[in-house]
Amino acid sequence: MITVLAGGVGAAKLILGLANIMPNENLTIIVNTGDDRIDFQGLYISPDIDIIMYTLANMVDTSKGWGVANDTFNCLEMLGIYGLETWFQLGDKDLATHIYRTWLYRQGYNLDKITETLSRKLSIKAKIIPMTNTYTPTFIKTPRGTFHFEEYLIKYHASDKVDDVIYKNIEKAEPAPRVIESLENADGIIICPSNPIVSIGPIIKIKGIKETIKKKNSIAISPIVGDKPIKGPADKLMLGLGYEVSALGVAKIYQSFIKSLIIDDIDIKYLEKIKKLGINVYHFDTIMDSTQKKVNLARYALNKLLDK
Ligand code: GDP
Ligand code: FO1
Repeated sequence: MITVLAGGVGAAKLILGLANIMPNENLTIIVNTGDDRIDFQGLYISPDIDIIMYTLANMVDTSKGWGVANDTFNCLEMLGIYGLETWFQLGDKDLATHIYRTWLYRQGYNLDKITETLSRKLSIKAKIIPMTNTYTPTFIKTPRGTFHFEEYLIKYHASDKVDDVIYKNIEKAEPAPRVIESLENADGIIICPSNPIVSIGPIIKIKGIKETIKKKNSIAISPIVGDKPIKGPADKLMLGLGYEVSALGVAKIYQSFIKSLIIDDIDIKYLEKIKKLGINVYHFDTIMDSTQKKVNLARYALNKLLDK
């Protein structure tokens, strides 16, 4: 049994690699829900869960890493005619997921049960679990105002300097059912190359999660390669919270709970400094720009985790 902590696009690459090399029934994925909006134009949005689900169902738009492949945007176009905001690109097929999720939610089902249902209907064998059933949206404080993370990222193109990150309700949130159990029962835990502030950050802030990981065997993969993110605003967010943008900066964020870290070959200059933090450190080609490279990194991480 392997349990994985995941955000969206970066995590999905590694998870696809893992799904190719192990029985999917033995894979549990705890997903960030800090990006969620429970009432976005009437719909329950859970972007990271959808990215992982669509990836494992082999229906993700691989060029973007999110949304459904070959989707159309007719509904969005019509919403635009009505004068609604269209910056969040929900395709027609993707909308079906959102309509179903919202309908189940309004019937009183929690996000974990909803995700289980959606996963089953998409024939996904791995277990996808939201980090919590409590609504814990992440907000980004900038000099121009405070915005929900999706608004900061997509509407405003992550162009503003980050003054602070606000994890709403996070201290009150309980882990979703099976989260702690899946960590406790795992042979090892993998922390995907996800945004350390807004993807892994919210997960480890949920009650009991960090403490449980601490007691277990774990390995993380750095999302920062050559002192910058491959994609997305991790650099602005890390700087905003006072961390240096490097594999060493990632190691410092994860230092209190991980046992091992994989950094990219290009970052070997940080090996010694990371070791001094008390972390086992390995280096590998972590750029997952093909299925083969996703599989290679997943296999390497799994072997190091299980000490093979
Ligand atoms: P998001 O929620 O959709 O932003 O996705 P994640 O949080 O899961 O991942 C975002 C992070 O993944 C970014 O900081 C990227 O630098 C990192 N990332 C994306 N692709 C790769 C890759 O191929 N290799 C590594 N090492 N990191 C990656
Ligand atoms: N990312 C974008 O950059 N632009 C979009 O319009 C967009 C829409 C979208 C719709 C559904 C979904 O599941 C994901 C979507 N994403 C979009 C990706 C996603 O919002 C981000 O990659 C993550 O939330 C960042 O963690």
